[in-house]
Amino acid sequence: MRKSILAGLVAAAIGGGGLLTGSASAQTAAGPDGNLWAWTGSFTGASCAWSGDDLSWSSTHCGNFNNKASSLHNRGFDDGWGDVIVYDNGAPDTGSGGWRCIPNGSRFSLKPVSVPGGNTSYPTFNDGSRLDDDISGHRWVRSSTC
Ligand SMILES: [Ca+2]
Ligand SMILES: [Ca+2]
Repeated sequence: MRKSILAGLVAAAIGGGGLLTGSASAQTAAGPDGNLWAWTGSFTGASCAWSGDDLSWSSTHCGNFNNKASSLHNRGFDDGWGDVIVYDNGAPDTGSGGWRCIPNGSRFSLKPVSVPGGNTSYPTFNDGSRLDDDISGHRWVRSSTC
């Protein structure tokens, strides 16, 4: 399921948009293990790892992770399918809901951070809505999709 033709078509359709900006993105000492990792907190709390696609994080894998992730680490192997697209809802093929491309190796918190002026900044889906506590599914896509 991970290396499906469909995933490639979806990746091509949405192109290279959705580059990560905003909250800090940094490499980490933890190397690739083939999984997308998520935590309910900022690299703390309950965690889940997926080696394949999961368009419904409310499924039984790791319990229900729907709309709970507050940090991500893409530790996928850079084997040509190393990027991940996360979705606001679990039905990306319908074209509804936001999405965001998570580059291979990237690790970042989704929580809002304070910025000068008393405002907050936070990572978003391509439609501007917050990623924090709103990811509902993901799919592996070709490396360099992001
Ligand atoms: Ca959370
Ligand atoms: Ca959601």
